[in-house]
Amino acid sequence: MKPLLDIMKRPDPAAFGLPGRVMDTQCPFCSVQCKMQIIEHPSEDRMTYSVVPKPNAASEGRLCVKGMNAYQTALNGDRLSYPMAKVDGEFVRISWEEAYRLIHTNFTGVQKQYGFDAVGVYGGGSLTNETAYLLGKFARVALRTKYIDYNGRFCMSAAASAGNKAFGIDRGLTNQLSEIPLAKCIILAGTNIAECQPTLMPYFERAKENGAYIIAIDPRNTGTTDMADLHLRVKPGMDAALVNGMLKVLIEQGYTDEAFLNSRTKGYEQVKEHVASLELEQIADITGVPAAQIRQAAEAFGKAPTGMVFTARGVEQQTDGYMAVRNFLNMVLVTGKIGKEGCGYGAVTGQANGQGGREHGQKADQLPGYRLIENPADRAYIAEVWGIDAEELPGKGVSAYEMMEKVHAQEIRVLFLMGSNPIVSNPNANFVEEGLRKLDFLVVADMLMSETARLADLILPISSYIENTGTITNLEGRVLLREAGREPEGEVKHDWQVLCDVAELLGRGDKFSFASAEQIFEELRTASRGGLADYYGITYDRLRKEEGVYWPCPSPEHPGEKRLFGESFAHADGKAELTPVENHFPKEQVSEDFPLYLTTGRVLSHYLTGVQTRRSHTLAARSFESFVEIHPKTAERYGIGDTELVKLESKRGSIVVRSKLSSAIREDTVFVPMHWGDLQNVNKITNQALDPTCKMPGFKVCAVKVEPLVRLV
Ligand SMILES: Nc1nc2c(c(=O)[nH]1)N[C@H]1C(S)=C(S)[C@@H](COP(=O)(O)OP(=O)(O)OC[C@H]3O[C@@H](n4cnc5c(=O)[nH]c(N)nc54)[C@H](O)[C@@H]3O)O[C@H]1N2
Ligand SMILES: Nc1nc2c(c(=O)[nH]1)N[C@H]1C(S)=C(S)[C@@H](COP(=O)(O)OP(=O)(O)OC[C@H]3O[C@@H](n4cnc5c(=O)[nH]c(N)nc54)[C@H](O)[C@@H]3O)O[C@H]1N2
Ligand code: SF4
Ligand SMILES: [Mo]
Repeated sequence: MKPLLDIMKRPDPAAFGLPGRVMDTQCPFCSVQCKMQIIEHPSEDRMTYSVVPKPNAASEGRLCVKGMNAYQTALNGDRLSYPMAKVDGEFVRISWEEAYRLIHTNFTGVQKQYGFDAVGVYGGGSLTNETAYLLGKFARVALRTKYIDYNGRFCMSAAASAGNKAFGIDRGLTNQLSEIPLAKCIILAGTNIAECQPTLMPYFERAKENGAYIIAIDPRNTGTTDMADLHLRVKPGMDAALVNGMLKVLIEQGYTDEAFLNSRTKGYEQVKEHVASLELEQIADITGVPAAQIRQAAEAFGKAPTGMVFTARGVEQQTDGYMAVRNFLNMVLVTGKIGKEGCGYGAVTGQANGQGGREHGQKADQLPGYRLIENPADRAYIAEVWGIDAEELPGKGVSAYEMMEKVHAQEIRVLFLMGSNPIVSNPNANFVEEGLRKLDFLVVADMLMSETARLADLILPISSYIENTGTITNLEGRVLLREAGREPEGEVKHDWQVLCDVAELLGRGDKFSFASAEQIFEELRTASRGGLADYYGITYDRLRKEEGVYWPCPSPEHPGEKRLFGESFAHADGKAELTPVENHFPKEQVSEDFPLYLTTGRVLSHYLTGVQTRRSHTLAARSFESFVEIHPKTAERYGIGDTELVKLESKRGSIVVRSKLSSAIREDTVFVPMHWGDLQNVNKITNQALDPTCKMPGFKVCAVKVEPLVRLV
């Protein structure tokens, strides 16, 4: 187990000089949403800062190295501070008035010529609930376009659609984090909590101290798998088959909870029949996990009186992500390990507001509160809240990558981008960049210059997490209020202010007359009322007093649902659904030309496309460039030494990164992190094939070849 101590270190604020202003805030990065204080230490020639974690129920007062250094991103003097327009290929400073005039001319011009849907909107999971909600309303009411989607499509869509179908509702964790230490067996599938949600590690360590047996499923050894009692080093993309093996053992050895299956679920017989027809040895062969280990894992989970299963992007970012998650849910259901203390499922949500950001309407098929844009009753309800005719609401659009295809085909001619960096985060990035360059007009609202912002016609400077009040829903489904710690500087505006201003320009100001985030939240409460993600009972006052409230929370008296599915599931008949899952194979297989699997992911000190963390000198110094993790035997086969520049190539493009030889990875697989752009942008080579149900790209497997950039001998 890697020591966590160095990332949990707390500085002594006094060591930084006399404290000045204290800013209470939340880390802008992952879904734990650790609370912290940033303290200013003014001196004659410069300002220094110290950071202190604040006690809170999720992180219990811990911060990881990203949280400790997040202030460097927001306060490093590199922020966008005024609007800029591109003139003859160069950005020039303009006023907000000019920026809005440009938006008005281009948006209305294109819509007049090509129709409402020629303008697309693309959001992100870092946006507050208020902004995410308003962005959905902005697209449908102010722009009247059906084309809106967001980066969460690449993040939570597989788990969300599986949760919805199996349980009738999608909330990342069905339990509070504090129940993790009560689980006696824990499966961590394709989740690297040690690097991606480090402040949660002590929950798992406590479970271990209480005697839990931990099983990790990952093609690589990581800080997370190091903690496990059993590590299944699965071939990339083969989780669905692996779970079929475990289900077979669970069912054949009688580890099923028949009473639970009879009274609370449907579809079990089909699953039983399906796995009976499969051979364990064959599953071992295709997954690369020995049959004895599959049996050991299943028996440990089956025998344990309590147990939890967690999945993250390793399982989900696959072209069968939806079905792979369904199979893990089958496992939870056949053993009845859900809805009870110490039992449940968690899709470990990624972005700061990856949970709330997927509930309130920035997804193509969705209206606030998890309502559906194609459902007449949902349309009627939201139209009434918004004061428009239901017929005026557009229908459903397409998923994030499919929007990029429409951009490329020039069906979408103007794009309004808020809180994402798609040329680094979309698969097949060369194609995406080519498409964005064809746009008539690209607007990027961001706080920093990103690779995508560089392509924009217009850049709008946006407030950062320290300046912007709003609510964020963490991975447990706990809604938290993040209050502004300071005023925005320069000409920076809040996301929601920009949306209100532009709506006004487009003649819809009366529907966007908000003067504060709280006023937007008040409307969101009503819009979500009666929906699956019901926030009606939550108010800013409650959030301040109770330090967070779980949804669903249908009335102000309701305490919020801490554990889901105690009595029934969220489907109309109250039952959960099991479904048989085929042994899926990745869409792109290795071949003579492309003989290795590439999988992608994260490292501790960087966040997503790195726009934010590469700007922190401390974080950048920890990992200053990308790398390819490659097994020494594989490296030898291709004449690659350690720390050499390597060219990786797929059918779609190539990148150059430095080699990192390590026996921590399977010999047939290489790993590259996603945090760098340009020549090191791993998405130039990833596969754009999408899961047919949730439209998640298969970020976690494609076929590549590797060679030294310069062959010395
Ligand atoms: N440090 C850091 N933390 C982050 C982020 C970040 O960028 N940096 N991003 C946040 C966000 S938005 C997200 S979505 C989460 C992501 O959190 P995770 O999903 O935990 O992170 P990843 O590194 O993408 O993938 C997890 C693991 O899946 C493994 N994996 C790859 N292919 C397969 C496979 O086929 N099967 C299985 N079982 N495993 C496989 C990888 O080796 C990796 O160790 O992290 C959040 N936290
Ligand atoms: N190969 C590969 N690709 C992946 C993944 C993978 O595992 N492998 N993971 C996928 C996942 S899980 C995710 S979540 C996506 C993330 O993909 P992106 O959304 O593209 O990633 P970010 O780096 O978070 O980009 C967010 C941008 O929004 C800005 N920003 C941050 N906060 C705010 C705000 O409040 N308002 C505004 N207006 N801007 C803000 C940041 O400065 C940054 O420029 O990437 C996906 N791409
Ligand atoms: S990155 Fe996640 S775990 Fe680390 S401090 Fe921020 S919110 Fe907490
Ligand atoms: Mo994510």
